[in-house]
Amino acid sequence: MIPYSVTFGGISGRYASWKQAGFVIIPFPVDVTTTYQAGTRNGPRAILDASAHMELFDEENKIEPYRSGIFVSTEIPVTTTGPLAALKELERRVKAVSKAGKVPILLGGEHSGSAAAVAALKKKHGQLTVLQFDAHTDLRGEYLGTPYNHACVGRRIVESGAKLIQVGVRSMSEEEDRFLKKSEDVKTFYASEVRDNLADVTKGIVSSLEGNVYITIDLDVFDPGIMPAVVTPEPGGLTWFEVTDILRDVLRGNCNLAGFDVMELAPIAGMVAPDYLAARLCYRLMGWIVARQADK
Ligand SMILES: [Mn+2]
Repeated sequence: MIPYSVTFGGISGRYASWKQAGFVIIPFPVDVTTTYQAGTRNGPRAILDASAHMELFDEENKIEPYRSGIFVSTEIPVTTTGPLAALKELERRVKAVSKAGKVPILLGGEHSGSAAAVAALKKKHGQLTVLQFDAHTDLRGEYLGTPYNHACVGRRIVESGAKLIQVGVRSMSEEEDRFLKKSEDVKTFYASEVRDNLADVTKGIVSSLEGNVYITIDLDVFDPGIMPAVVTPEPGGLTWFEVTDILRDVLRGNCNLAGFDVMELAPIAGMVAPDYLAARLCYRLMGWIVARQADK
């Protein structure tokens, strides 16, 4: 696989090499179907740039996760004829990374990319549960003339045969509400439930996860107060501690993480805090994965 011009965390040498990598980051700078605002094309690069300014010591797990190796591959090429070509290339790339025994990490870019990653991992693992952090259910059959719209990624995931667990939801259409009511393969935890009872929601999520798990994080799950750099901000979002408390229990629970993504960052010029939050979230997830491997 061909390396990108920027590494994660500013690391270099063998820690950033394909050979040594336990983690492989795939930048997905695709921004074709976003509507309210655009700008996710710049998301992956902003996360990588911000990551160079993090401490490489994970103060919670007391480890340096980069020592497991983090390779950044070239960006998925952007096409203007719609997202399909990019999704096909992404699926091929995730398949190759997973086959090499490394954990694929997708940085976006519009959320539609997650469906391609899920498709590749579903084919590999058979059974797959997807845990989606998102303000939106993304369960529309199609939107604005394409089933590959970022507003349809949840539906594409369900169609791939994966079980879908959603958390942080606070916006949906009537069509999506109807779909949710009749679908047995989707479980949704609303943002208001997280606010009212984080412990019960976390327990509910952990007990819903089966076998191999893929985590997809649409950054609009966070409250716009701390994450304004998204294309579809919704009030009443989750805090940093709510999201990381849930993730910690998931990663420490009885699941095998097949990969994860952090999507939909649309950087705001001159405002680095959202980019940096996204970078820290990625690295914290790597920290829990490494800590768990060390426990085994
Ligand atoms: Mn969303």
